[in-house]
Amino acid sequence: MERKKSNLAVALDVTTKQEFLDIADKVGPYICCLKTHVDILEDFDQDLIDKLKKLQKKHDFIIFEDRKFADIGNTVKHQYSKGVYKIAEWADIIDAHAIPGDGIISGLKEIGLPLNRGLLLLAEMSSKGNLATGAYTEATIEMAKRHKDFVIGFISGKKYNSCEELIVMTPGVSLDNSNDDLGQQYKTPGNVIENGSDIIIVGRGIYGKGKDPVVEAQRYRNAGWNAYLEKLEN
Ligand code: 5BU
Repeated sequence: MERKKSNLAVALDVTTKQEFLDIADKVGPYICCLKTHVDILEDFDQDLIDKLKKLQKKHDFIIFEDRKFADIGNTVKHQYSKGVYKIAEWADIIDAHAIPGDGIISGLKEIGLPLNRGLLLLAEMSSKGNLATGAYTEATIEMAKRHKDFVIGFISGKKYNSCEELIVMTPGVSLDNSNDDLGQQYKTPGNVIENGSDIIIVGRGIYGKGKDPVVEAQRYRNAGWNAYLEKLEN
């Protein structure tokens, strides 16, 4: 983030390899993190991963597979390391729901810790009516504290006083829209950085219909970084 003066993560939710690699190369210079949903790619193959790793080297960003694991420890271990995607081999960070209890972290940790990976817990979500609030969020924070060897932070809209050192990444960020028609709710980069978020996650705001990903990535990078600099001054 410091090297690239960027707290922007792009959520690259496109469904073909070519689009994925094309946009990743275009936005690469402006991002600290590329967030993937690898299971939405229609033509996923090992070549995509090889090319993604090359782009990672070229542009210097971390890869976050937004897999949102949510099962018992034994199952998530396999989902993380095996199957078609072999996520543990290429994703620097992943995320998980706290709903199954501590076992989910223990399972993911068995795979991820030896590979020097990190985990984010979903403490809050951006979507309307979501249930990750109140006591659930509190319990998630406590769970993170019990696994600080592997949990590096949260998906959330704000920083928690009791663990300021854990990173906060925030989806549901847009400069132009306040919602989509499927329950997504947006805040501005300024809003979320002000609340203590460290990294803004932007998807369709960057590559949506009629957008130029380079222009938008620069715009969001500047908005996010300037909000951060402003927060430092206050
Ligand atoms: P958008 O196009 O900027 O709305 O994309 C947001 C991305 O963040 C998308 O990949 C979601 O899966 C992801 N996301 C989210 O929107 N809200 C959440 O609470 C979580 C993830 Br967790």
